[in-house]
Amino acid sequence: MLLKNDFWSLLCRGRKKKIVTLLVVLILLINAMFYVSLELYNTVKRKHKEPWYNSLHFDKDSYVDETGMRVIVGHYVGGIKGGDLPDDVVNSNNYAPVPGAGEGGRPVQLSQRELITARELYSLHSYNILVSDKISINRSLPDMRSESCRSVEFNLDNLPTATIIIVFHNEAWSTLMRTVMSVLNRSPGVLLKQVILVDDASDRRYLGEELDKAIAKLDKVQILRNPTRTGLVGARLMGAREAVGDVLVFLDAHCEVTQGWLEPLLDRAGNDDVFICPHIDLLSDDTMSYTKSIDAHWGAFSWRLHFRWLIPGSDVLALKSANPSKPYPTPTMAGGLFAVRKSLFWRLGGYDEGMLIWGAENLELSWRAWQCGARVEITSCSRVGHIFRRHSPYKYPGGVAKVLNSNLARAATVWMDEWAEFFFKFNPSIAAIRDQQTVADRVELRKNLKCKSFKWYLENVWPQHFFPTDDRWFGRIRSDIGGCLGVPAGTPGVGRPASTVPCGNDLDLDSLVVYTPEGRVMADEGLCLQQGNGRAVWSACSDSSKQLWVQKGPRLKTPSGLCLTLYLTEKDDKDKDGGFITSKKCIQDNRQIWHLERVPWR
Ligand code: LR7
Ligand code: MN
Repeated sequence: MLLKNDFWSLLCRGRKKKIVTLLVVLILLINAMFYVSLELYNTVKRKHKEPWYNSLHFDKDSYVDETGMRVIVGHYVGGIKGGDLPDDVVNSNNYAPVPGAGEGGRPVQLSQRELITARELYSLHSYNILVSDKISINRSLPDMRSESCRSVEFNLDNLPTATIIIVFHNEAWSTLMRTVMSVLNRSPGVLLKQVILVDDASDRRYLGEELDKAIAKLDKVQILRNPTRTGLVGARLMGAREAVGDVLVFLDAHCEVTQGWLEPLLDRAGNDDVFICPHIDLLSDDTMSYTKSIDAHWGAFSWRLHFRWLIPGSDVLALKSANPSKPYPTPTMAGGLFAVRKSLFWRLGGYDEGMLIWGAENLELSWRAWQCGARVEITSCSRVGHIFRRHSPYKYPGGVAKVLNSNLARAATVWMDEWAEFFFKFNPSIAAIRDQQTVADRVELRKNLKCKSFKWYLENVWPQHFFPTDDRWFGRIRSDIGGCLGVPAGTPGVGRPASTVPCGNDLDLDSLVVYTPEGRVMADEGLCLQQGNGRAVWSACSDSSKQLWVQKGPRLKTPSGLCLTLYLTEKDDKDKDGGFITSKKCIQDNRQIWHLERVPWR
């Protein structure tokens, strides 16, 4: 028998002994380091639980979906509390670039102390102004274009010229100037006719004379001042009226354009009746890092007419993979970043000047473009970063809801035909102000341009849409044991396990679904009921056969003949929501019985 001591003495003779001692010390050290890191991690985690940290990072109105695309959920309804920042803080320009900060589009990290200040100042712009002020207005950025985009060559002599229009209201000095400088630094001189800044009645001191002086030093840049605040539509129109370039290129005032951004836009805008948008990358509102947004996205909208990024239909995906440098169609544009031939812009009616401050003009312009014979497209070869904000930092005279609802009412009334009735029916507060809108001139415009119907638009531009139609059933699918199929309100639904929601009333969109002739159960936001692993989930609508539920009597069956079944646990409230939905072998069981209650959608 080998004793413990013998074992050690055998092993640890002479030099070997030293090695083993060293090893033991090393192991102890590693252990200690592990504990220290664990402590550190916990401290950081605790810090992240503090409310201010959350206000900087996440909130219920925004999320990054499973593909990594920042999705803005809902409209901006009011900013976060502004606090009482002293006048000099609000009105001073604290741009103080730190060499190297943010170069290459890298994130800027702040010290603990700075983070506290950053948090206090956050409400000023709804992004991290302390970080922005540390980054040079001439910073370098990564080139996010694909290989195929980089290899496209443009003959600059054949491209139309551009007027860049940047409207702003109380923008930060550093983000505004970085937008301007990125344009000046990365646009070929022969193509860039002018850069027009339009100040939409800002009241920040640093945007007055100080800005005038800075702009005066820049070749080709000019500034117009809107005497009263009209909102972005009025301001953009003011800029467009002064434009001398062939193509108008609109940018928000907190963008950064990258290498080669302009040529693909001008090439496409010059050649066709198209509103062409760049691929919008993400500038972090927290660190100002430049990151790629997902490759395949296009713009659409929800039942409540909130703009949405979605995955394009399979035909567009196929087109994109066959030719990654080719522009592809999109049902709507986000609104802030696009290029269009000046003549086309005016021929199609510019903008609806009745739209005030912010919102809905992006949908209106997109519908008008498509319905009146033009197109809306995205080119992945033009990459522009934009700071996505979670809240609107500025004031909405008259109140956010009123401003936004009026704009939406205008857009819906003029362009949506029967679907306007759908929109108004389920949004009674917007229906209430419907008649206050004077849109006769826009209706006239539609008539004069001989524009197509919204039905045509849905069928041809966005055939994957999830709106009710005359040949789609619309209503409530009520379980025999209580609750209705639906996506719980206020939560991003993609991939969430399906359960039931309270059945609500006839106007409650959360418990209403579209049921297509093929057997798809579609909720708002393009979510379809899909049999997942072990349970049904709400998933992005697709061609998948896992999303088919064929009605057989009071049952909904999968293609393989299983029945949609609701299991309630004891704590689930039978009248309200909860439960577990999946497909199971069909048996005599009222958990498999579903009542389809039709609700007229218009
Ligand atoms: O009263 C105002 N006057 C202005 O001049 C209000 C705003 N503005 C300016 C503002 O300073 C900014 O430069 O208008 C521009 C757009 O305002 P944002 O940045 O608050 O808008 P957004 O980026 O949150 O929202 C998107 O939807 C808007 C709907 O009205 C506009 O179409 C924005 O241009 C549009 N932005 C983009 O498309 C960028 C991509 C992000 C997305 C989605
Ligand atoms: Mn913006």
